[in-house]
Amino acid sequence: MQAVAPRCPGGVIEGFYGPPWSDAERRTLLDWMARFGLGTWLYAPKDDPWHRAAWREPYPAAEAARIAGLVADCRARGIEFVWGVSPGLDIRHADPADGAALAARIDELVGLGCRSFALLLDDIPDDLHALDTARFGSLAAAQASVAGALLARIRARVPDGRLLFCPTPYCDRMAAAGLGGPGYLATLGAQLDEAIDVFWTGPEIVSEAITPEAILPVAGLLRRPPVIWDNLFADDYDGERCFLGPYAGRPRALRGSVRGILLNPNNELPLNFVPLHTFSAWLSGDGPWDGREALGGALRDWLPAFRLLDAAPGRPAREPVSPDDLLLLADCFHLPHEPGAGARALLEGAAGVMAKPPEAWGAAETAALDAADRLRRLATRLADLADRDLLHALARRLWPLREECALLLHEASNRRRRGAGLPPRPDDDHLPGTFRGGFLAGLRALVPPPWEAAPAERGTAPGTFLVRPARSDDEPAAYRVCLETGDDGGDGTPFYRDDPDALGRIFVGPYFAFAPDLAWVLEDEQGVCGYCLAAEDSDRFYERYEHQWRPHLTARFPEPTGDPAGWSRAAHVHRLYHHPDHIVPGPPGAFPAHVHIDLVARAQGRGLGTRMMRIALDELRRRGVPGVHLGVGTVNTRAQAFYRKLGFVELGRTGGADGCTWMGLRLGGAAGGSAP
Ligand code: GDL
Repeated sequence: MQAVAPRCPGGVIEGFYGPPWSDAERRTLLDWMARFGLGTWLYAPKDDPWHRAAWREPYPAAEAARIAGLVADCRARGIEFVWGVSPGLDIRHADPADGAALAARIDELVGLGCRSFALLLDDIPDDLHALDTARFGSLAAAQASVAGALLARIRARVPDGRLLFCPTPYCDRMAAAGLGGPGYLATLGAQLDEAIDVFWTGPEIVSEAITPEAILPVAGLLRRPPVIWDNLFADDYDGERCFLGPYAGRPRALRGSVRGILLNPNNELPLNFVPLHTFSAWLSGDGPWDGREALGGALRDWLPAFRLLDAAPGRPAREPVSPDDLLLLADCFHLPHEPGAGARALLEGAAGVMAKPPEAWGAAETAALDAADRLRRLATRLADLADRDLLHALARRLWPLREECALLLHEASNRRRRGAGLPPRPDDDHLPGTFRGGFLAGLRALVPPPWEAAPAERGTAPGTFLVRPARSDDEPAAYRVCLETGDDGGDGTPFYRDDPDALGRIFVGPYFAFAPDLAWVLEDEQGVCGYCLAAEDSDRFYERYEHQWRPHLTARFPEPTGDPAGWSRAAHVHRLYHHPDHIVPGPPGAFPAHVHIDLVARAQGRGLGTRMMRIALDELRRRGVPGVHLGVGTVNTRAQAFYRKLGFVELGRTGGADGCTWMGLRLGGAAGGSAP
């Protein structure tokens, strides 16, 4: 790869689906960009017809005048205006007429003052017309040829003009799936003029993290460091959300591995203050990045925008929006993959409110209800925002926020009333049809998202594994998994021929009977190949085991007699039916839940155990459980290392070297204290 001095200009892409920004909003944007030192604005709104759907047509006169005005506005602020064109929906690469149409658009835009351009080929069909295939052989070669011609045209008009390029596969996942055809990126890297910069969105379209290491492979294939098209704050894919959290998930070292980073942010321009503010701080500062601190700084600067209308004369002054209010709001609309700290605490506390009786509610539940009340009142007060554009940008999000908080408060109040023997109050605000209603709600209730869908309905593709909640008809398969992992993780089938279900009667059956809502199975095209089973309150679980389960076992399987050295493995398990050893390790109340997981050989070593454990632990956490424990063979150091990685620590051992090691994990629920 040719050595290129790293530089990292930052900027903004108006590159989303949905109504393009108004010119007034764009001027606000350019003011912010000038203030934050962001030097490039890529104009590429998907819904500007002359950008994409009708790319061959020149702007009508009035539109052309607007673009010329924007170019001048950029120049006045020292910002580079990049005009993007997206011809990929229907371009014929080999057709001279299409080449001429593109060249004419360049000439038109140069006439409007534009000097930088982008050829954007994202979100288009990746098939090639027969004539294009005959001429170029591949999509990448065809696109590289068109880009080369475009650059030549630009350079003929503007000697130092530049061209950026967005490939058809523009993230690792798309490339891995083969979008664009075999060898797309390598062909592009080899054939695209080296002066053309290439966009990349990271591992995903909306990438939670982008690291220098993750960029290396694509930079190698493209033979140049990419320019990051960063969709971290884009909200065009979900109308109920927006992102007011800090720039995150990218170490500052990334700046040395890319040729620039442009943010494609929230559709609503007024909501982009924090994204641009924190992005600018990330770009310009040094040392490790502290997103929380940057968020605080951005919110301090944003707070004046939240001035409320003055109260009418003689009326009490309105309660101003406080820094804490704004932080909580930003935490609720934080980042795609993580709520902010305040919102997370609210979710965890609300989970406690729903899972525990009111008398067991503690500080977490009280704080969550306080936060919900604060949000409910804040959402109502924001209707009085003096900045009406800001209000309108937020309004569609504020309303559901207010209603969901009100619903939580209502539910909490009724739970308290029921606890006090009082009848619940009706909720006349949240009625079927008007609350959480509509066609989409119906569809959502019917069709689970792909990560939850049951393979029975979806069909499991060969080589893929799905984790899903267990159903009662999975029980025989789970008994089989227990057997096939019953020899210290290895296949126990040869050792339990006299009673293949012996182990499952302890380690599977009671969970399907007493805790079916905390049971998950792993499934591939051959069937169930693993499970994760948990009990929220081990004492209660063992109590039920003692009263409702074990009596059946002892009645069916007599206690073995004679010399234990001559017993079968199953007989040793039958002895356990008669002499159970229920242990809840650790300080009383600290690790009340327990969990166990087994995966047959073909499912091991693929990260599936971690995936299942995370699901179970998240669910326990959601229920406000303070901690969870598990037992693992003391000799099974591999399993212990696996649990350590998940954060478990040793709580104690029983039974000597070949006995059991107890491990525990604090979940941060109500009764949780400091880590052991
Ligand atoms: C995309 C689109 C972009 C859109 C974003 C978020 C790119 C290169 N293209 O796939 O226009 O706003 O996702 O939905 O990111």
